[in-house]
Amino acid sequence: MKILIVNGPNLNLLGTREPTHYGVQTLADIQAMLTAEAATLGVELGFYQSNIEGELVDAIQQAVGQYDGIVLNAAAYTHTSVAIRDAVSAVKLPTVEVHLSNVFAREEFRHHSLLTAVCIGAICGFGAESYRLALRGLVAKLSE
Ligand code: CA2
Repeated sequence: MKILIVNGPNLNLLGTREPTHYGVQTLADIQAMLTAEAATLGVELGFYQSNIEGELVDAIQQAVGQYDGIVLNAAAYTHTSVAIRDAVSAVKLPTVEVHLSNVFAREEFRHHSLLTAVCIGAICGFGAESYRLALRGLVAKLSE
């Protein structure tokens, strides 16, 4: 089983600023943690990060035939991107939406996601642990 971990804009800055919202771990730290978790689950991972909406759409489209599911932190595009929603919906790969912060405890504009309705589930608020929970949930669902 192969899972693609997709990260959106500014998440390449993790660990360098805004630790109150996003913690102190870098994206490389999260990648290492997920790689170790994947080994215990017996699954393979791929990683992709982009600050560009269309590149995220391309990565989701190109996952077809290569991956069995997607863990997606679309970052700010979560709240704005019809294009990413349409890509997730079109590829029909089970996708879990993930956020480091508890978006519902933050500004009102973060309370609405365009993605949740086309994902199989969503996890937020646990920092880097959100990714581990999302991965475990997705693998469990794919193993049913
Ligand atoms: O909590 C999350 O994971 C978010 O997806 C993060 C996005 C935000 O727009 C969403 O509402 C919730 C922002 C990612 C920005 O990441 C930064 C990391 C370090 C420094 C600055 C930004």
